[in-house]
Amino acid sequence: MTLKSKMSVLTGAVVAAMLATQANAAFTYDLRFASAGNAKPPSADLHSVTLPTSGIYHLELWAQITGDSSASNDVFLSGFFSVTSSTTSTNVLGSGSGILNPAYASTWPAAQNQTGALADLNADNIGDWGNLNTSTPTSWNLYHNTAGVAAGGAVGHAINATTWEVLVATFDVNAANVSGAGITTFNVVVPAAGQGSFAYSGIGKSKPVQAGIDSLSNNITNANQVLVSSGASFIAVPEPASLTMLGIGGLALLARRRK
Ligand SMILES: [Ca+2]
Ligand SMILES: [Ca+2]
Repeated sequence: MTLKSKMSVLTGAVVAAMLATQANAAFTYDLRFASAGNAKPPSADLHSVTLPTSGIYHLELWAQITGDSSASNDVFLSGFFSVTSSTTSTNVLGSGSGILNPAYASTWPAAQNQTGALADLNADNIGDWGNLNTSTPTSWNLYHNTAGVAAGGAVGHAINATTWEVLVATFDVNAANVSGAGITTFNVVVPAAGQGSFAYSGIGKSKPVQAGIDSLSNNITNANQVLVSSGASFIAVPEPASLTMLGIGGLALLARRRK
């Protein structure tokens, strides 16, 4: 399978998973590359950069609610999260790469948020943001608004008739020493501690996420109720030599099948 078809299978699976939950209420994190003015609803091309060059890339984390056709009965309250890198094949991003300049959207009052570490949390030499230890909730990133943020307010926009999104945070990725032939993806991690056991007593947040959909109060509170989209990927196309090898491999496979 080519790299491209692997990616489309992956994207297809994510889309299928999202469609499968469309009939019911759903909460989804969508991390993607920034679009001009933050005004455009997401499209597939915002989830990857092919043949990336070294430099600073701007990313956005959105929270999305799917429910009935009314936005005014949906509310976003809070969520703990981290953002980490993962790599297939070799690193596309080289030494010195990673997350910089994290900032919450103005929707979330500074006094109610917390910001985790800018550090490599998963030992792949690419800088992440947050924490991965579920016994230390005070080290995770947290966005929070005691009043709640309405899905249909001025801070977000509709994606379709039943789904809205609000901006959670933005950050940059420094893509340094770009090389290799793999895929490096940044995506959201939600603390998967059991419901109620992820407690941050400092501001009384005790759930990995809190949102109310279709007039329900906090019907989304547990990590296993949260969907995560395909994330933001830096994709390097294979070197010409590797393409030739893939071609030879494909021909050999064809020859074997014909026997
Ligand atoms: Ca990392
Ligand atoms: Ca609704």
